[in-house]
Amino acid sequence: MSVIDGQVTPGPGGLCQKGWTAGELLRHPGRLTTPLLHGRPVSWDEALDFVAARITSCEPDEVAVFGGGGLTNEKAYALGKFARVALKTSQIDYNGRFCMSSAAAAGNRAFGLDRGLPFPLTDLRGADTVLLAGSNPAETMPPFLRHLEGARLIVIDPRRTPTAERATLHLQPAPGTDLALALGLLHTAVIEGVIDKEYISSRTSGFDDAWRVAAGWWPERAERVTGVSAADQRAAVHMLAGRSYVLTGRGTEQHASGTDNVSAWINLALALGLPGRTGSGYGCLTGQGNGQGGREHGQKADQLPGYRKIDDPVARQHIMDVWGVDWLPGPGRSAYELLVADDIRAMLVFGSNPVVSAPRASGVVDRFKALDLLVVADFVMSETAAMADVVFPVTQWAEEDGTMTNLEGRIIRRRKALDPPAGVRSDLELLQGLASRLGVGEKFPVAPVEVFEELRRASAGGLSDYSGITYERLESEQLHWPVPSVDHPGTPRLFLDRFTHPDGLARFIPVDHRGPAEPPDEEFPLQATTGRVLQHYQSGAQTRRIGELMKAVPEMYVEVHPDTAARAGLASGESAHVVSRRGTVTAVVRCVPSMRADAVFLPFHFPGDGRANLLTNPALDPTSRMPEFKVCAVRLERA
Ligand SMILES: Nc1nc2c(c(=O)[nH]1)N[C@H]1C(S)=C(S)[C@@H](COP(=O)(O)OP(=O)(O)OC[C@H]3O[C@@H](n4cnc5c(=O)[nH]c(N)nc54)[C@H](O)[C@@H]3O)O[C@H]1N2
Ligand SMILES: Nc1nc2c(c(=O)[nH]1)N[C@H]1C(S)=C(S)[C@@H](COP(=O)(O)OP(=O)(O)OC[C@H]3O[C@@H](n4cnc5c(=O)[nH]c(N)nc54)[C@H](O)[C@@H]3O)O[C@H]1N2
Ligand SMILES: [Mo]
Repeated sequence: MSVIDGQVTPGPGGLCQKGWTAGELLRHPGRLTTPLLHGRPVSWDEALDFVAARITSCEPDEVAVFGGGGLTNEKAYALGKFARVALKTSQIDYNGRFCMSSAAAAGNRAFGLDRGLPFPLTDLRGADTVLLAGSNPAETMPPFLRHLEGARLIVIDPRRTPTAERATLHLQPAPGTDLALALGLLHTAVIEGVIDKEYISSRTSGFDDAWRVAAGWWPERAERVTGVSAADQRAAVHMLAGRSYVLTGRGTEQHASGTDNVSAWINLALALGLPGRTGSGYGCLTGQGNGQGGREHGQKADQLPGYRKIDDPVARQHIMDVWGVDWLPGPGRSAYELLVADDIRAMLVFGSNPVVSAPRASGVVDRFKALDLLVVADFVMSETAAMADVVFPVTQWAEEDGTMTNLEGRIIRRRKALDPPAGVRSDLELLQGLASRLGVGEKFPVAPVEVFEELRRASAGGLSDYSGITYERLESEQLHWPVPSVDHPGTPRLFLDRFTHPDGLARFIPVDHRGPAEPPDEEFPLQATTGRVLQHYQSGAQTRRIGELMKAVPEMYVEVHPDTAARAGLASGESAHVVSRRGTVTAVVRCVPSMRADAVFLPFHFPGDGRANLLTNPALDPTSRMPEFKVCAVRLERA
């Protein structure tokens, strides 16, 4: 359901089933239409007064804010400002930390700038070959597939997904071994003589250091670690020499080594001379509706609007001037660390359902129970809202104006089409209501266009500069950031002349394979990986309320190789327990002959004891603080 082109086209490779049923939620009987205080319907004033009084009884850094990558740019910006100006807390982060943070960190260190795709999507149509590492767009981004129609596909995925079915070459590594595979491919590319030496010397730095590591990863060694044959590695690098793209998704990013994994893929792309040229490149496929814009304007712990760093004195001064304040808090903690921090007393959640979607979810639930105040803004009673002291009913996409930024860095206008039901207010009105009770109401406009005008000024001069964008221009123009002035045409292609580092060069980063934080052993011999199915969206808070989608995929299941199932005494359709060091999930067995025998797959869309995140390991990547959603050690038992 991500915004691809800002338009939807039904049919094959068009809108997915979630898209054409999304309207059902607008007038769903489960839609929240009144604030709730400890489950009791109350007026907006009573709920706002209650929350403001509880917040005032806390120290600023005892209050945390948790945002979401589905929020519009206006809301994400207002939320970051609300935390720092109204609450004066440093403790804000968001679910994008669970999503693309490893790719963002790797993009920043390689290129000096992170934008999902530094080129327009339509460029992919001219490609000879596209490598997808850990991405399953046939289920997660159906409209995107039509951009891949002309290209040969290399898919790197431990499962034979519907995307892998379309591939010319499917490499099926063990979960958590991407880095070894990417090193094997780099080694092979050098040995086979397909690297671009001229490009490496004129446009990059650090190749020798990266090669020193890759030199030890001859293809047969990579084969032993990953299970991908040396012959397939050779075939892959020959396919990639030419007009090719390397694209990463969550499969390679959501690891405790996620940033290094992505760096290894970028190193391969750089060695082949792909980034920063027309007709080839590297990109990360973003996730949520506003996965890109949501990571640019300040709901991240270490960030200020315009993709500025919160510990940069010049950036701080610029933002203090725009906000009319003379103090700002510093960086806070990352999403998972924030959710389980025992010094937090109050938590405000906007646009996320961490009870289902956070790693080691049982620990998050325990922490939420211990809070003095949990506030959730949502339009349905999510599992997280069901735990909240106060729930605020807010508007949905069709009921509000705003902007979103798609994976290619293009800003797209969202237009209000419907009036919200009585009793419902927008997130911006909610923030204003709280801010005014905290004495700074005048700093929080409620009209999206006013917020956007302020965002333009705040982002001016930053990496993601929106200062030249107006709602009016968006009526008729396609604008990719940076857009530094109103007569600037926008920047569809980055890096063509130079990369963003001061020397203009892209950097190879020397990275080595570490493997999963929790390797399999006798007690937990299988590796569980998690991800998505076509019919459900994220924590399922929205899609589990739609009859048609529930009929298609009604309950939690686990994909298992038939031999692995048989060894556990299980057959298709039977109920299994999947057990890790952190918990147990109950799931129906689906025997899938194309699965690796050493791995199982679980979707993460289901609640209760069907939550994949009861199992997952919250080992964090040291750079991005991304949890290891994509691999943990488990065993399978009869339920
Ligand atoms: N239907 C649907 N569409 C969605 C969403 C949804 O919930 N449902 N969510 C949206 C969001 S927020 C996001 S972030 C995107 C995510 O989109 P994707 O990244 O495509 O989704 P995932 O299913 O999380 O992971 C992709 C693949 O990674 C594979 N994988 C698992 N472990 C590994 C590994 O170690 N290495 C490699 N290379 N691959 C591995 C999985 O088998 C899976 O097929 O989808 C967006 N679109
Ligand atoms: N095991 C495992 N866990 C994962 C992942 C995985 O691959 N495996 N993927 C991770 C990823 S990539 C992501 S993005 C997260 C997503 O997981 P979550 O962060 O839980 O995302 P959603 O389920 O979309 O929850 C969004 C909630 O906010 C509400 N909402 C939507 N729009 C708005 C809005 O504009 N305002 C407000 N106030 N509320 C709104 C929705 O109704 C819903 O209840 O899950 C992560 N968790
Ligand atoms: Mo995501």
